[in-house]
Amino acid sequence: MERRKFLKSAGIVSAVALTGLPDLKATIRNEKKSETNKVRKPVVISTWNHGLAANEGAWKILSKGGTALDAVEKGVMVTEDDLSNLSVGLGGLPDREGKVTLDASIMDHNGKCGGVAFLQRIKHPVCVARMVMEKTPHVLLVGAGAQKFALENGFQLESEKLTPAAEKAYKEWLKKSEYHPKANIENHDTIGMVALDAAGNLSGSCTTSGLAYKMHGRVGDSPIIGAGMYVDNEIGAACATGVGETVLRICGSFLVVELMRQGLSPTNACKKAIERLITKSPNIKDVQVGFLAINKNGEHGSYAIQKGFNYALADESGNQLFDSDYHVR
Ligand code: SD4
Repeated sequence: MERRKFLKSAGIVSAVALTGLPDLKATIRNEKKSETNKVRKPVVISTWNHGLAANEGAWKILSKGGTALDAVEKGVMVTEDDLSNLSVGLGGLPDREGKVTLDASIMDHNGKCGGVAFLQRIKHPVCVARMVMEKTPHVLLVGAGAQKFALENGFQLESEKLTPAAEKAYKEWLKKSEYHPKANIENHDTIGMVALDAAGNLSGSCTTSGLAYKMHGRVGDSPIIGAGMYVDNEIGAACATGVGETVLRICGSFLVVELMRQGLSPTNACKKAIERLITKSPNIKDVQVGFLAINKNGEHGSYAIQKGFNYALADESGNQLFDSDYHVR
């Protein structure tokens, strides 16, 4: 029932009925036919179960006519604030040296964007990313420089100590010290969020502590504009979650937006991007990646490599979780 409702609301009933790889032109023709002129807005979507709480934060802004940019910042701050979350913010699992290092990005409807990577001991990397966007001539600050910039702009230096849950998991990991990212297992990875506001403008954000037990200094897709998240206000917005290296190889979120520009629905754009990703990273047996997208009409969609990716959608009819369609059967 839930699933039928999702398929209907995403307008992808015909798309999922297609088997194999449909001819691109035929797909576009079909999708053009099913387009309606009605724009669904405001609307916000975000990754995983924790997207529900994040959407509530975003909806407080959107429902009052606020901007998508404010909504995607405030929304993911809810997740960054939640110290019980093991993959976002300072409660995240550490790298293999026991340090929590954070990546985040944000982008608005004018194509302005900012990011921070390998940032330590700062509570809200997404806010620092927004400050990079608004107060500097740059797009990306990393490491000590990003932290210095944050401290100069009123952020506090937080404790370096891991949360008890992260510390316990890290100690357990140290026993074997084997690096096999299991992106799907905890089912609450990275938060990526994209929103369309009442004025019809799109924005996106993404924030994460990255893959647990990564090498010290490793940066994933989340802070990289076009990989972990991308917005083009003429077309749509997309974000990604999962093993960042595979997303980086195909500029994943940018690709999803470009596929929507070619006429694909959000769902089919995410699906094509996953198919491309698999051609560039063939060994995807244990790898999870999910893309989430929204277009200018407020239609949304998602696709993942494996079963288990879900996302939350909030609009005037409520805030609920949906299971994503996926590639590996
Ligand atoms: C990364 N994409 O750092 C992020 C983290 C994530 O599942 O989504 N983890 O690669």
